[in-house]
Amino acid sequence: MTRAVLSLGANLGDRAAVLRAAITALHDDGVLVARSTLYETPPWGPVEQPPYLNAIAVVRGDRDAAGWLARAHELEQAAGRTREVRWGARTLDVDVVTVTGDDGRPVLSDDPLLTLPHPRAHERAFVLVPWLGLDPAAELPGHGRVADLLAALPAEDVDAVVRWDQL
Ligand code: A4P
Ligand code: MG
Repeated sequence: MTRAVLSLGANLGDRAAVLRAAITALHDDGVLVARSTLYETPPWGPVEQPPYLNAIAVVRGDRDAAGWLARAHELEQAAGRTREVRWGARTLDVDVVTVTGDDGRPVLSDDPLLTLPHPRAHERAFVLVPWLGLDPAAELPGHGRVADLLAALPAEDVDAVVRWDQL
């Protein structure tokens, strides 16, 4: 068994419905341990695009790291995602933030097809704020406590991640 932290983001169509459908699918898989509420976040990166809704889901199950990425891609496809511009607008993006074995050891990988922990998670308020809301003791392997990582980010980045609803 492994535990994975998944980051979900949507900025096209009915964003909340897309995120809820993905979280429901993980629940129906029997792997959902916990999920954050939804947060509205300004788009990050070089591409001009609408604001995102983001959320974090913690899952636990029989899959290995590659298995969680495969499930993430299935969820993206179920949401009708087509891959066009890197970092561009999308109906659903599911990134694997970190995977931990039952022995508590994180999976580390520099494979470009699956880099773990996710190489940009530590600098993204849209990942860290929902994660901290879900788990105040959260740690990002190799980077330290999520609370400390957030404290190191510009306050305006953190404040721009706004709780969107309770679900
Ligand atoms: N890949 C490698 N490691 C991982 C991992 N840990 N998790 C590979 C998921 N995928 C990983 O991703 C490209 C390739 O990365 C995949 O084929 C996979 O094998 P993609 O989803 O096809 O393309 P992408 O999402 O456009 O690229 P990337 O690099 O994943 O972009 P990001 O970093 O996901 O950024 N702003 C806000 N506010 N909220 C967002 O959610 N998301 C993005 C996408 C940009 N700006 C955003 C948000
Ligand atoms: Mg992605």
